[in-house]
Amino acid sequence: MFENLTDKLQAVFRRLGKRGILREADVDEVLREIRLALLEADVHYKVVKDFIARVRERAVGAEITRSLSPAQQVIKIVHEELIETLGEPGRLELKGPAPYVIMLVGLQGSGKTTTVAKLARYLKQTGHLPLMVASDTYRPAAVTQLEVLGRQLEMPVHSEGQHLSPPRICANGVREARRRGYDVVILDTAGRLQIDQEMMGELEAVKRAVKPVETLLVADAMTGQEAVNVASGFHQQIGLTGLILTKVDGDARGGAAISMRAVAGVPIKFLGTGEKTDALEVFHPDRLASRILGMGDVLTLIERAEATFDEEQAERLERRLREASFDLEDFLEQFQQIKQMGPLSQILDMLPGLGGLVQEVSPEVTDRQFKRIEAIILSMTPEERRNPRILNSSRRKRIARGSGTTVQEVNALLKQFRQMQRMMKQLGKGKKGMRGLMRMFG
Ligand SMILES: Nc1nc2c(ncn2[C@@H]2O[C@H](COP(=O)(O)OP(=O)(O)OP(=O)(O)O)[C@@H](O)[C@H]2O)c(=O)[nH]1
Ligand SMILES: [Mg+2]
Repeated sequence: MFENLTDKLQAVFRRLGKRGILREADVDEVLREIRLALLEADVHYKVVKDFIARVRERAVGAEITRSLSPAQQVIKIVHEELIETLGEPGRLELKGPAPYVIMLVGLQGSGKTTTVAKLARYLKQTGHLPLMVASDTYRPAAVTQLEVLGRQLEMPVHSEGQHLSPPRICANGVREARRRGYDVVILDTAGRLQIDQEMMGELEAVKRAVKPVETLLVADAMTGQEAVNVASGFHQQIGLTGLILTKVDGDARGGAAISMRAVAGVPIKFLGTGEKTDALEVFHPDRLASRILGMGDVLTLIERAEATFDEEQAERLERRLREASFDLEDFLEQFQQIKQMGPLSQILDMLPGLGGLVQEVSPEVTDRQFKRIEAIILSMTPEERRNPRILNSSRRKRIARGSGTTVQEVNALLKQFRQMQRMMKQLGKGKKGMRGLMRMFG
């Protein structure tokens, strides 16, 4: 789902990752591309405008942090603002005296009947006893459709054919639920091709008759902005408490989901992600935002990087670098900290200044190199690590044997380390020092 938008955003971030620093002009360029990607995804233009303005303000004013590269910072801001745009997590407000009535409304074919069954199943799993009510009296097949779903789920459906009025059937359903101890009643209603007065009048009559705690619009995500217009229309006329966006599995763009909260003012509570009755997800803005960005792993890494490289450590390292006393012990310590963060191939991409490296070096090669370097240093005595100058040829032979490498590899590592020490003395700054350290493995 949303694969088109995800592809475009990832391309933007990949290019961004190759830049060491971000000037205002770079930020503007990136935002232009994000703006375009969102508009192509059919996100409402006002939502796009507002979103870009918020990201820009934060990205330009963002403090340079030790732990995140400029690209990571932009990703982080985009992620957070996307969550903000998507709205609050979906939850049903089941309060007051039971039975709680949940009424589903929506246009024809949007997925109401299917969603009634999905909701019933979800509620049962979360400890409720739901009763489904078939009040779509317009199509003979509609009642049967819900009854079939009920049998599949082995859950009860209240139906009275097509001859009573929907408000009567719904009121009877609620009475039945109260009598038999069901605590939630889910109403299936009839859909129309478009919003019309007759339909709204009937839905209002049902609402008056059974006083639902939730009136949820079922809207087809594949219709994009049209779904947002439909939501606005329903909300103005009968008042909605939320929305279930269906067919998200077939929606490559994502415009409806992203615009819905901001334009229609209706919170999304669930996503329908398939035809089967288990294809219902509680709406989690943070998870959806990660999915839209297509970088769940990367976002986790950003969090971990922020937590791991804390200020105290950075300062200690910086002091050691200033004093030019950074030795192979420090090196090993840094190294092991980086390893704690997770698989190396992922982390390399995330380290400041290393954005482009991973495409060039395969993950297997990098991981092998890291292991070899670590093995060599671990085969040294603490004294050797503190003072590599004492490493004569017989010591080097011993280290090579101990680490399963060759003397040439040991020599190469020591040479790289000396170069790095020199470079660090020149740079003398914690973060840049880290970059130098990491560059060794390229
Ligand atoms: N792929 C996919 N299909 C869905 C989803 N939800 C519903 N459908 C399909 O959409 C079609 C219409 O679903 P219904 O539940 O009958 O829709 P409805 O709103 O009750 O339709 P009417 O009663 O005619 O107004 C069916 O073929 C469903 O299988 C979904 O989340 N994903
Ligand atoms: Mg139906």
